[in-house]
Amino acid sequence: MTGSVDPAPVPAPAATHTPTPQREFTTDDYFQTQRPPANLKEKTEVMRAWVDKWAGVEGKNVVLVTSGGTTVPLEANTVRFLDNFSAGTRGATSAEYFLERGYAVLFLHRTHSLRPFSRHYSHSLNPFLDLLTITGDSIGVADPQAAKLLPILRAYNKAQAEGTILSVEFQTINDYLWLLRAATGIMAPLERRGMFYLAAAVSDFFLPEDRVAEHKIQSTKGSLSLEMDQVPKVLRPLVQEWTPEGYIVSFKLETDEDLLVPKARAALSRYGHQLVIGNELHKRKHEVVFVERKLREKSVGDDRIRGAETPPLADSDAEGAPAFRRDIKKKKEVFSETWLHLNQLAPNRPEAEIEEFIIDELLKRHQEWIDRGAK
Ligand code: PAZ
Repeated sequence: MTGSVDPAPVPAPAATHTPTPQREFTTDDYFQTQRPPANLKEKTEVMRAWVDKWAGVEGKNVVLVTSGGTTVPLEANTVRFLDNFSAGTRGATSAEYFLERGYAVLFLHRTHSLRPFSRHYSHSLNPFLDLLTITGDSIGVADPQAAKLLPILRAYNKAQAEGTILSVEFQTINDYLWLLRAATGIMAPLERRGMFYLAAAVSDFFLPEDRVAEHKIQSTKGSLSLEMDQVPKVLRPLVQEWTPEGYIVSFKLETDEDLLVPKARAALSRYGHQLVIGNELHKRKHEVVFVERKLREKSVGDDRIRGAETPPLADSDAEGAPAFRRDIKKKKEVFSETWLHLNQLAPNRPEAEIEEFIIDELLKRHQEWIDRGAK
């Protein structure tokens, strides 16, 4: 049998946006072109008053904890947005331990993510209505739940009464970046007493506002293509300009465990901050690694001191080679790694949380940082 073969159907053209030539946003470009969130001014004033109060208390350390994921809205009247997995467990749990150890906590968190204290009774894990009992017309909490609730409620009431925690919300990557810059600038006068614990899972990509659709994107136009820009690496100005004396701890999340230490080292080399805490996605509640960098004077026999180039960094970022790299050329970088394994640290405490040990370890290192500054 002969016959003609029908040509393959031509697919309908996809509803792609005409790509605007991509810009590379430096941090300055970002803040010059992207509008601040509507309530930034009010939030800044509240943060300033709170930080000023604790700055006046001698010996009181203050920590900025960032927590939860950031969204990237696809529409200005937002129906859809890109998000990530973070529930804010690390940040909310850590904030409780910081408070217990006497820090004042500025808790910068994603709207509806977990909060210190109430996290123990989230609607999905431990719905609070299940704890309650009714006797006649009164409501109570039966044991054993009451015994567990009591220390949490006491710690919560203490923090509320003393005002040692201030919670400030963000939703989008843009809210986060503006609030982070404001909070960091406000905390800078604390100098070494200020710690920055950057545990939020921050989007690496965003849509500049001139490429965000105003109204709900219509599915009748076919498939959707998105081209996103890289979020500028704000850790650089944070370390080098916004708070040069602060004790800065960033987190590095990977799904390939072998990348954790090399990427943490690369971040320390690039930004020059004090500590990276590395964690693998699935093991993050049981093990973390503290990666630190020290600079040593080079010995005479060192190749690099005789004029060889500093080796290239493991990965580069949008803003090119920093001045910081030039400063360290004559010094040798030495890295240390300390692993924390929950099963070794608390073998007989099934309810122990790794954040307890993270915070204890951090407090020692922060105190050393304060003491070194006093010399
Ligand atoms: O919020 P969570 O407890 O579910 O997760 C915590 C975490 C993995 C987001 C945090 O420990 C972390 O690694 N933050 C930085 C992520 C990153 O931008 O690499």
